[in-house]
Amino acid sequence: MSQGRTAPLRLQDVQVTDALWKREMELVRREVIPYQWEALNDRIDGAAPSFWMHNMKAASRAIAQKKHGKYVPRQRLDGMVVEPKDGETPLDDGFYGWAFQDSDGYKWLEAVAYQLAMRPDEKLRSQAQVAIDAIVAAQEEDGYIDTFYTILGREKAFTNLKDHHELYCFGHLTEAAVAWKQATGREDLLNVARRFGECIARRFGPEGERGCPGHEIAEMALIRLYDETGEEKWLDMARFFLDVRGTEPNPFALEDERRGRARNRDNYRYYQADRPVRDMDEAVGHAVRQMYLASGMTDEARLTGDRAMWQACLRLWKSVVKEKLYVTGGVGGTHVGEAFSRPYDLPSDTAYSETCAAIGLAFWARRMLEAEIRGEYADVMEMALYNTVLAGMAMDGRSFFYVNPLECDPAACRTDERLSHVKSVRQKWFGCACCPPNIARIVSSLPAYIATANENEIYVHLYAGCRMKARLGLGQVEMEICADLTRAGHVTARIVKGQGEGVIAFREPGWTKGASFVCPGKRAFEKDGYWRFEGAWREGDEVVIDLPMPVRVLAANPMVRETAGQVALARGPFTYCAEEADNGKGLHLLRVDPRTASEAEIRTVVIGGAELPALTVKGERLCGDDRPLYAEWKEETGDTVDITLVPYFAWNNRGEGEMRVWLNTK
Ligand code: FUB
Ligand code: ZN
Repeated sequence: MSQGRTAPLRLQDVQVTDALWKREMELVRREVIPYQWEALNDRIDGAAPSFWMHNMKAASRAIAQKKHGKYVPRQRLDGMVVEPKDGETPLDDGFYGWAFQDSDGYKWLEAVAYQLAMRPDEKLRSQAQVAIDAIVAAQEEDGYIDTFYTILGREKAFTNLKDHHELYCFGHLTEAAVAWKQATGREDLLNVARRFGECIARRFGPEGERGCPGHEIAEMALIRLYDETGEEKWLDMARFFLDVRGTEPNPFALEDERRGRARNRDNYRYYQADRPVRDMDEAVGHAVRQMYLASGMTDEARLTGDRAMWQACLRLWKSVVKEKLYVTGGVGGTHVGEAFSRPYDLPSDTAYSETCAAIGLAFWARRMLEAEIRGEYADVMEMALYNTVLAGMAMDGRSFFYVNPLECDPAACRTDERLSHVKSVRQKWFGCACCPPNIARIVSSLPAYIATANENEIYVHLYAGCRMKARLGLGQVEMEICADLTRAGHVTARIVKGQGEGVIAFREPGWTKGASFVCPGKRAFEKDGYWRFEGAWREGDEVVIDLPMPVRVLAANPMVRETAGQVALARGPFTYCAEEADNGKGLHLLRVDPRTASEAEIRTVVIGGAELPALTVKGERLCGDDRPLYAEWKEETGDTVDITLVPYFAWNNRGEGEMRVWLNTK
């Protein structure tokens, strides 16, 4: 970890003007957030019910009944999910949905807070207040809040941290609470989080029970709570959860034994709990959990200078980037347990690549950048954000992907059990709706990913058009960045107000070749993937950067079995795919020549109302004829065709159809 750590700028201080991201952020504000509020209240026809508001209200009723000694616990605690039986109307005082259902609303609130931080909106604020009031009412007297246990039987609370997500919900509550405090100055939700935190601390800790989250997030959330409040106890709690994880006696083994479910120690690998965190060297198990854990580990290493922790973060990073990352910035190769698979196992059609896992990767990459400026982290963060994260949401904001395959044949998805997790159209909502509100919160907080800074340095990581305000030395500058990567890599950054002294740095993206810059009057040097310009800055100073964006023809490491002999096309931050809408059915029959594919023509297409860059590449289409299944090999030549490719994130916005990222070659 080098010196010169940085932190994201305040959302209030970055105004996004970028064509692509402004559209996405406004889409979330205008469409997604109101839509999700309806979903949380079960008012979307034909969508899986959320039960969020239902559960909050049922929990507050249970609390009132407990006070009056009239409460009868429902005792259906063993499963992760409680569903109304066929034809049954959900009971008013019952719990329904997944054990972690509370987190959906917390994520929504966090997204709302980010939006409010950037732009006041009374209607939205009062809607959020309705949700917060419901949460306040669902908190028990001792600070406990988790509607699953409050409704179904509080005496079993904290007995199954491995599977039952109370600490996960606490983490999401805390993230929302900090965001809400920062946006509105109000401490109502923060106090709910603090009181729950104190309730947790009375049970777990160095002097109490050994326990840690089965689904991580509390670690990074606690560090955020510590950052916001300056209260050391939250940092201590985050460290306790990290330190106790995977150490003997294993907290999950103790829990399993108490519940009469002794397991093989290997089982804990799925939960990243088979070894101490500082010994970790491979990204394993449930992908979202692994990304959130790595994010918390990185925060801890940055804050405390924990060398062993940082070394573990670097090893995990290498494991993901060298062996387990999709070319679309997704992670998690297998649907079995929504998990990382073995090294180089990156199937295209059966890919899981959960939207939340790509979001988790972006969280982690940004934290790696906060700890150490290195272009590689920003390259990966950008890859996740511009491809799989955006693909998770339709361009009208009204439907979502949970799973993000790199190849899709709708007919196969409908009939093949092995593809049952892959949906060929985005869904209105999910029984397990972790992804939609997660997209809302990351897109709403995009400014935190564009740049990070410290007292003397500003690092621009993403080339997204914006206007930002930041301290620089003893002064303060406002800088306008004009960029639009959907068109070209021409970037101008100009100081429009203020003055300061220090370094303003811009990332040298891994995807550019032969970039050039002009920045008169500053000392320029390149380090760790950033062009750094140092000197005194005042109004009118300008950096002009030209980032050529050639079409790149990518091949995977030959160790990746699934994509042998195939190529993927990329340009700038975008990975491309072929769709049936442009190329007809049978995308596997298309072949491109990798030697010439980089000469693809670039043109503009309109998808979902947005102007996007498409590629047209010369190729051929083999004939799918009725010859015998097997025959003597012969050189095949197909018909010459133009193959159209569009940015992966925009797929499936023109009706259901085939899609393919990796193309066969000739
Ligand atoms: O378990 C909570 C969330 O639901 C996970 O992050 C997702 O993978 C989904 O399982
Ligand atoms: Zn998800």
